[in-house]
Formats: sequence, C-alpha cells, structure tokens
Amino acid sequence: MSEVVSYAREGQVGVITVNYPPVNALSHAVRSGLLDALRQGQTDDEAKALLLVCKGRTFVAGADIREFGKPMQEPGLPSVIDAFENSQKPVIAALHGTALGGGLELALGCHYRVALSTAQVGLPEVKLGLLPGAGGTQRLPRLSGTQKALEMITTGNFVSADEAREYGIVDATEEGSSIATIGRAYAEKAINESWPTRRVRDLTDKLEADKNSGVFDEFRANLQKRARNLFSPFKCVDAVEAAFKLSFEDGLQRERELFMECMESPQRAGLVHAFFAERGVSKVPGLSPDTPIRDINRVGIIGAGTMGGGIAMNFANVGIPVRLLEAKQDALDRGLAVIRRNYENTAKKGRITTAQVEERMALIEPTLNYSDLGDVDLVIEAVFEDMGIKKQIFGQLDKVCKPGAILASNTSTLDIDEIASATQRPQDVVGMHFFSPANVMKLLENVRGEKTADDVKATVMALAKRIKKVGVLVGNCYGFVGNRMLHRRGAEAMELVNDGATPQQVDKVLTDFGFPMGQFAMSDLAGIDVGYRIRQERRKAGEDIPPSWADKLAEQGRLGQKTQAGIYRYEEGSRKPIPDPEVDALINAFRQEQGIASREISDQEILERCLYVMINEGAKILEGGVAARPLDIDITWIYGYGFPAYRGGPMFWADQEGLDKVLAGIRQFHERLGGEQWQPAALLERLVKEGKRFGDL
Ligand code: T1G
Repeated sequence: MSEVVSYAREGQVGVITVNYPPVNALSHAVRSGLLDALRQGQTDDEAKALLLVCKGRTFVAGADIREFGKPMQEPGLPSVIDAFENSQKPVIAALHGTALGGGLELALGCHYRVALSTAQVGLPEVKLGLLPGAGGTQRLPRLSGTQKALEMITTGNFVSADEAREYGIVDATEEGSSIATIGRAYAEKAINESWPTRRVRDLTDKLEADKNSGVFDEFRANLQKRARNLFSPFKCVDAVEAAFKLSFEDGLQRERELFMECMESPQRAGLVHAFFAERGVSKVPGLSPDTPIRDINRVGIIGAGTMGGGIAMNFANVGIPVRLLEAKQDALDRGLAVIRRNYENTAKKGRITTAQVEERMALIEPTLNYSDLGDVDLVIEAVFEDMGIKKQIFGQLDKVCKPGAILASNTSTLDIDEIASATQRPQDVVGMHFFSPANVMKLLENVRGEKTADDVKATVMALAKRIKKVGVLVGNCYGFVGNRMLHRRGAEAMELVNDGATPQQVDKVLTDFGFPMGQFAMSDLAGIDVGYRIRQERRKAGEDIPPSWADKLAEQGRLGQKTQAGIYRYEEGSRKPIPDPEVDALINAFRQEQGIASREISDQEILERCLYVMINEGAKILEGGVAARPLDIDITWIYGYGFPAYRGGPMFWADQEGLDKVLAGIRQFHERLGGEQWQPAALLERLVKEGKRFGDL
C-alpha cells in the first residue's frame, strides 16, 4: 500500500483516500497509488460502490507541476482516469477545496461527483501555457455544454460549487465540515438506489444541442482580442472542437497531440517558471521562515494623494483600519472623495456591494494630526519624492509613534538609509514601494535598509500576502530593482528615437513583444513632467544630463494624458495614444540642433537595445545583491511592469534567448554606443564563460 493513497472499506463503501500534502498533486506516487487502491476496490466483494476523497486542504489540485519537463513515468494520468471510468462499481468523487486541472479531470472520470458547498473547481492549465491533457476537453463539454466548457478552459477561471452544480459538472453540493462523511453518505445512497456506472464519455446530448452553433469560430475571434500573443488558448478551442468532430477515443488522441504541442512551447516554460517564482519570492534567502512577525492591526498613511489613497484601499479591502493623514483639510477631502469614487466604480461593475463600499470607507479614518498615529502598528509615508520632506516626516513619526511601530516609505527611488537616519529607530524603517495604481497593481517592492530588522522584513513580506500583493524583498539603491531597470530601458528608448526611430515604432516593438504598454505611452500616462523634474533636479545638482526632446515637450506644456497631449496626442475623453506629426517634427528639429544624423532603425535592434540593457542592469543588480535571485527580478517585472508572464520575466527570457547571444549583443552595443549601461556585467560574462544560465544561480 502506498503511503500517499490508501484503501479501506467502510460498510459497503470502498474508500480511496489521497493524502499527499500540500495539494494532493498527481505525482507518480499518487497515480500508482490510485491504480492500486482501485484494483483493491474492484476485487473487494463487500464493496458495492467506491468513494474517492482527499485529506488535507483540498481535493487533487492538478498534475504535479514539478514533474513537467521531466520524462513522464507510467502510469500516465489518462490511463488512471480510464481505469476509474471503466470500474465495474460506481465511483463517487467527493470534492472540497479546489479541485483543479488533472484533479477535476480525475473527478470527471468518476461516475458521480458531490462537492462541499465551499469547494471550487476549474481547469487552469491555460494559465500554465497548457490545456487539460487528461480528458477534460472531451468530458467537460459533455456535462456543461460547449460555451461554459470553452469559457472555463480558455480562461482557467475557477467556478463555485453551486455554479458547478448548475452547469452539471457536479451532481450535488452539501453543507458540512467533513467531506469524507458527506462522500460516504452519497456513496451509500448510490448503493441503496442502485445507481449505474454512468460514464461521462457516453453523455452526448449536450454535444448534440451545440452541434451547429458556430461557437468555435466566435470564440477564436474573441480570443484574438484578449489573448493575441498566447499559444495555448487557441489549442484549447481546437481540443474542445475535437469533442464534436471525433469519437471519444479519437478526441482523446487529438487532445493529447495538442497538449504535447503546448507542453513543448516556450510559453509553457515561461508560465510554469512564473508560477513557481511567484511562490519563491516569499522564501527570502537568509530570512528564516520562523522569523516572528509583528501584529499589524492598524495602519497610518501619510498623504492622501493618488498613491496614499490607493495604498489605504489595499488595507481597507482586507478589513484593516487606516488613519489617513494629510496636511490640509481640502487635500484630505479630495483624497477621500477619490477613494469613494474608486469603490463606487467597482460596485457599479458588480465586483463589490454598496454595503462593502460603506464598510471600507468606514475603515478609513481621516486626520490632520500626527498625534492620532500614536497607536498604529505601521505607518506608510506616501508624499512627494523629496528627501527633505520625507526626513522631516520621519523625524515627526519617530516622536509620535509607539515603540515597535514600523515606519515605511513608499518612495520609488530615494535612499531608505538616509530616510531612516532621520529617526532613532532605523531598525524599524523599511521601504514599501507600491506601484500605481496602488489599489490595482499586484507588486510590492519591500526595500530593506542597512539596519532594517529581520522581523520587520518578515512582517512586510507577510503583509504583502495579506493585502493580496506579491511582495519582493529588495536592497536599497537608486530605483531599487524595478525602476532601476526601467530607467535603463527608458534612456535607451530615448536614444533610439534620437538615432532615428519614432516613439510609436519603439512602443509597437514592446507591445508586440507582449508588454501591455510601450515605454512612451507609459511616460504619457505617468506624466512626462515626472521625468523632466528628475532631469532638472539632477542638472541642478551638477550632473551632466544631456538635453532631451522630451524636455522640449514638457516645456511646451505637453505633459501627457493629463494635458491631452504629450509624446502622443489624445482625443477628448480618450486614453488612446495617437502619433502626432508635430512631435515627429519637434524630434527632427532636435536631431538637427544636436547634429544627430538619424537612420532607419530595425525592430530587432529596438527590441535588443531595450531588453538587453535591462538584462545587463539586472545582472548588475544580482552582482550587488540588491536582488537575491533572478526570480525576484522576473517577478518584479511581471507584476510591476507587465512583462509578459509567458516569457517568464527578463532573466528567464535571457536564458531562453541564450546568454551567449545576449552578451554578444551587449558587447556590440557597448562598442558602438559606449556608456556604462552597456559595460557588460561581470556576472553575465562569468555565466557565459562557465556555460551557465541565470537559472543556475
Ligand atoms: N503541482 C505541484 N505543486 C503545487 C501545485 C501543483 N499542481 N499546486 C500548488 N503547488 C504547491 C505550491 O508550489 C506551493 O508549494 C504549495 O503547493 C501551496 O500552493 C493533466 C497537466 C491549488 C489554488 O494549475 O492554483 O493538471 O511553495 O502557495 O495560494 O490536465 O496552488 O509551499 O513549496 O499556491 O492556497 C493544474 C496550481 C496543473 C493549480 C492553492 N493545476 N495551483 O493556492 O497555495 S496542470 C493548477 C494553484 C494539470 C492536467 C494538467 C494553487 C492552489 P510551496 P500555493 P494557495
């Protein structure tokens, strides 16, 4: 008997129990154990029906993703499911937690399914660049009909137990605490009422009903809009379509072929990497998982502007009371009005109720007095990017906040150690860099200072999860990880335009690569006065910052979306960037003024210069220990800047490109363009010399 799957008879019910924490994934041991247990159930004459149930937090949550990319060991999942479906005795699957992927496919191979009312089911393979490869594309439409099957399989979204019952995916849902008890009762019912072995493969009435609905081409058309760069969603449609066109056996065969195409795609490798990297970032090297965390029951936020308001919403959304402090009443009122408007818009879309709007607003207490921050456990400062103001605020916080309160800054580039020096408690000071819009973007860059205490680091990392963010712990340097690489890409994009590319050409190369927005459209969204102010500050500080055509736009008051014109122009009420011949003319005049001989620039050169300069900076970030691992950089860019997850993030993508090719490109650009940004990173040179990849670090 395998220790991960057991068989025991209870009365006339043969109970097959899977116990393979954390999520009962269908590893080789589980698959073998299932077959053994099924065989026992078949030969146990006292057992009149079989029950499949799991211990722990959830029913089987899918194939074991850790086995992907390795040679598959028999028995494969399809053969296990086939054996269950051809059992001579009725098999009941009892679902709790999240029955997903291969787990749901296994349940569909059983004859009946009962779910705990709190359970969810789904086929999220598409989120890993795959498709359900163990009969899900053939069995699900036979139960739920085509439209629901296509929706579930191409989005990977989970559905509740009630919806699953409504769609015919499960036969019943039950309230209760023990899924084993519920499953047992259901199996006994099957025995008493002599339920037949109802094989899903034999149910075709729903397929008949959808026969000529033209739903597949319709679905492909709408996928073009929302998944144009992706590979597997289109294969999902092909697989479900096979359920109509082919016999069940041939449909399974077709599904297998399509599944293997997806398994071999670079997008599957990227998405699986992103899946594990997202979970890896919370395991910080050198920070023990047993590090105690401080209780955070009340949060203070300084600044009710766009960032401060968005940050406040994150805490109110999860029921944590907030004290929102501003210097002036009108700024406070404005900030609260924006928060209310955001919540009301969300309620209009049906994502929260109006009652929840009021609950959340009630959790955000406005104040003008620092003395109201005496009992908060954490303060997050979110005011102007001005060191003087920040140090003055932290000096005040140091006086009013209780001992042990964490003092955090939302700064996006400034020195956390310098901010901490304004207090007597540098061990309690940390950066918590949210990304705009702070109530939407998932990334939270937690920035550790020289003296930040371990329990403070552990606390803000745990807090990230609590407020549904993906937290990455990074070191303290200009721009930390994300913005330091973004500044490199931004400078290179400006240079490319100086050399002859148009802003729209650069942006199209980046959006074709898979970014949701191009570099210049992003600048217009943030406001090009932001970059202009930074350049002016650095010039004032005596740095040699060369003139830029963007300065001219800022000086003309073309600040971006907020002035309906920036690098692009915008129609009234629209955020769609429209190339503007006036800007092309201004750029040409700037080139002449600077004596730059412009030339045709290929898309390939644009892509390489924008991405390689980021990868080179990423390698330097790793050398400096500002990021602990390449996966921390990958997750920062996927969740902070929309780097396409199916490419795995910048460092994973560089590995897939081949570090030798990337380094050769960097060397060539260094020769041609000069600049320390093109000075090859020593780490990159070492990895190439040793024939290694970032993934080997
Ligand atoms: N395989 C291996 N490990 C898994 C896993 C899986 N399928 N799912 C989760 N884990 C690990 C995860 O890495 C973490 O490990 C721990 O479990 C807790 O996960 C043939 C081929 C189930 C909703 O895509 O969506 O079936 O970090 O932190 O937030 O058609 O995990 O603790 O070491 O995410 O409560 C399809 C993926 C696979 C489901 C739980 N199934 N998992 O979320 O915990 S492909 C999926 C999830 C497939 C078939 C195809 C979530 C969850 P560690 P967690 P959570």
